[in-house]
Amino acid sequence: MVKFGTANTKYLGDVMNAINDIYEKVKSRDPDQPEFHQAVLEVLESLEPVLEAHPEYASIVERVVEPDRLIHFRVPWVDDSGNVQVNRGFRIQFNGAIGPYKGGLRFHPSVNASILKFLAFEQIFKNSLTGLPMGGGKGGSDFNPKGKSDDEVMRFCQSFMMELWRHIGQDCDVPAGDIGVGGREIGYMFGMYKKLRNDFQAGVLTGKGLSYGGSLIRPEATGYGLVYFAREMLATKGKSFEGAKVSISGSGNVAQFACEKVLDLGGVPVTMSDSSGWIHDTAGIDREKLAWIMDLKNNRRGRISEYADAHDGVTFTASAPEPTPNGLWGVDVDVALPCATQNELNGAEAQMLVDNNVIAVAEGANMPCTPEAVEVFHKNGILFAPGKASNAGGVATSGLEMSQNSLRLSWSREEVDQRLENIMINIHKNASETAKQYGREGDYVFGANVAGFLKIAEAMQAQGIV
Ligand code: NDP
Ligand code: 2IT
Repeated sequence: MVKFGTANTKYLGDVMNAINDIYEKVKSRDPDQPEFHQAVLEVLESLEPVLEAHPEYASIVERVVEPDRLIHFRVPWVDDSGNVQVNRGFRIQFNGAIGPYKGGLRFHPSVNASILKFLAFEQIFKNSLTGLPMGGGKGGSDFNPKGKSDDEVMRFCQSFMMELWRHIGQDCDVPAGDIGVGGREIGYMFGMYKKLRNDFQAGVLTGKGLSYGGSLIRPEATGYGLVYFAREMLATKGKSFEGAKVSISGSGNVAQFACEKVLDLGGVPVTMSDSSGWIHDTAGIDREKLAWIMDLKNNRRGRISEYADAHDGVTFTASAPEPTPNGLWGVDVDVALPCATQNELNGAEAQMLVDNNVIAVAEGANMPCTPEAVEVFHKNGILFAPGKASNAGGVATSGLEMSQNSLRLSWSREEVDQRLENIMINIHKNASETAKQYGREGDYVFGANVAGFLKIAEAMQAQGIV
């Protein structure tokens, strides 16, 4: 018997109708948010058997697709020429059922409500999967850090925090980095938050520098965690990274440390990219070359094309608007790790990977594979991990940073890395076992969505209609 006030009796007995109605409502309320629709549809498609077993959760699904709060603000700042610039700032506090809102800030010209809502929505289930008490949130700005001076970046971050500070706190909402936001930006934002609050709340942001409350391994965590997860996937087929050729896209935080961990496990990374194009190093990107890339990207803030100029036997190919066999995903590899941005790998490119006998594809970025690409992988029996499972190591280690801040102590590199590795092994196990339980063995998308959702649904159900 469904309890009054905790279920939507209008949907009882008709699960598919419930899912369709909810999806149609999401689309009609915000018709101009395609990325958000894409992320919602992927989760809803997994929930049919869950709603068959728990019809009372239809009411939860209706609520989980609507953010708790969407904050939208003006960010004025003065550039080096003395001109006033105005950007848009956002914070989306999507779901706080299992803990304080938690998720990164993205600074990129493409940022808008649709992109941040898709990211915040994904974050709910990702954070749930980590097993740590964190709700889902995301934020950012259409500010473009590329080509800006350090001073300009600082003034922008300070102005951004002048509004954001009133909405966040270590027990309320804890932002971190994402595209365009790394240690430098977190430092400037932390400084401004501390000044405005007159309160050293170490746990209000994660991804901090080590000298003021940051955690060892947080910079490495997303990339390392991704490769730990991919290692678990390969093991299900009796394979490993030893000698495996690996294509990586992006050359930012996630890509760099994915590359490092692939090298640790004996793999051979052969590609990296940025928004201008990609490099193919058939000899493999070794540790020395990776250190060169890290210096290029993190200190000199240069372009990946410079790698081809500085190293023999490397080709640089400019990005093409359409998929082409000359593109990054046309390279013959055993494992592919898309680590740049959403929808960067489409159906035709997935087919190229399949034709080259790829074994596993694990998402380092959030939603880098289009729905058509995922379908191609599934149809061809390729191991495929969705970002909300395989890139959860970053936010999980943010959770570990929050724990250390609360305890007012710091764990060693080995201790944090061991916890990260265990969390990734557990997410892999949880997603695999959940998929198996529902007769969907090997479907990590289904397993991650359902396992992530069940914990949120239980918490929301217990807390009543709020
Ligand atoms: P960075 O800003 O450090 O690096 C982003 C990389 O992706 C750069 O090489 C960038 O190239 C490239 N890129 C960004 N946008 C585009 C685009 N529109 N087209 C082509 N290339 C692009 O970000 P991260 O490495 O932190 O993030 C990468 C992905 O991983 C994102 O999807 C993010 O959401 C996800 N992620 C990040 C986590 C983290 O802890 N940082 C955790 C979990 C997921 P260019 O410099 O030319 O723009
Ligand atoms: O997408 C993500 O999980 C992140 N950008 C990391 C979020 C965090 O709070 O560490």
